[in-house]
Amino acid sequence: MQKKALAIHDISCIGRCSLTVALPILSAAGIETCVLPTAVLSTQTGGMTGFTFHDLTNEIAPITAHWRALGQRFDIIYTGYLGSITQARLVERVIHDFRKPDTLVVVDPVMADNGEYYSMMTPEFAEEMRALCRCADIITPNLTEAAFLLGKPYDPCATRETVEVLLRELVERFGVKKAVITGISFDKDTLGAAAIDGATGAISYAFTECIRAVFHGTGDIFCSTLICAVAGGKPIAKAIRIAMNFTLRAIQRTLKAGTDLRLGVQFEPELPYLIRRLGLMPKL
Ligand code: PXL
Repeated sequence: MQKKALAIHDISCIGRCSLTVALPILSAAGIETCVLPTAVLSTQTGGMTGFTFHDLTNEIAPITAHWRALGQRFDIIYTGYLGSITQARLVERVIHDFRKPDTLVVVDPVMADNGEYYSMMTPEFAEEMRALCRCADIITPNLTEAAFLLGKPYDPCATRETVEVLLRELVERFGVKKAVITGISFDKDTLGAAAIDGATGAISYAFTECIRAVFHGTGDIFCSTLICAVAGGKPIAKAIRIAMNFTLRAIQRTLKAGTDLRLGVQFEPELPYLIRRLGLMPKL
C-alpha cells in the first residue's frame, strides 16, 4: 500500500530547503506527501538579507479541523523548520491527532548550526523543540542542535566518545527509538552522521569526503532521504549511509556547476541515483 506522509515545514520560495526538498524527495520514493506549511519566506534565511517571512501559525487550526472532518491519518509525520513557538505547541497536537499506532514520527529540530541559532530562532525555541522531540520515533539534530537540546555548549571538536554520549543522552532524555546526529567530523578530511538504535544501543557511522563550505538545505535533504530509506525498511545504519551519499552527490554537482550556494544544492538530477539506491528503480 502506498505510504502517506505529512511534511510540516516552511515553504521558502527560493533556496532549496524544507518543503521544496521534502516534497520532491519523498514523492520520488513513491510516498504520497501532504504538506502543512508553517511559514512562507521569499528565500531560505542562511546568508540572506531582506527576506520576507509570513508566519502561518493561525492557519493550522482551520486546516487541521478540515482534515479531522475528512478523517485523515498519516503513515509518516515529518516536522522541520517551524515559524513560531506557539506553532511548535500546535504541531505536537497535530502529531497526536493525525498519527496511527504505527506511524513513523520524525522530528528534525531545525534551529541552529555551527554553534549558532538561525535568524528567527531563539533559546526559547529550543525548549519547545525538546517537547516536540518527545513525540518522535526518530530525531535528526545536527551537532549544534544536539548540544542545544541537551542544554550543553556546542563543541566543534567533539570526539567519538563525546558524540556517543550525546546519542545515548538524546535517546534517554527524549525517549526516541533512534537518534541521528549530523555534521560530525573526527578528522579534517571526512564529515558524517552517527546513529543510535535505542532498542539495542548499537551505534553506527556513515562518513563521506568533507567539503569545507556552508551548504544550505543539506540537513533537509539528508533527513528526507533518511525517511525514504527507513520507510522502505532499511536499517538505520544503511539509511544514514544512503542519505550521506545522496547529499554528497548533490553537493559535488553544485560545486561543479558553480551556482550560488545560498540557493541550495542540485539534488534534483541525483534523484534517479537515489531511487536506484533505495531499490525502487523499475525494470523497463
Ligand atoms: O534547512 C533548514 C531551513 C529551513 N527553512 C528555512 C531556513 C533553514 C535554514 O537556514 O532558513 C527558512
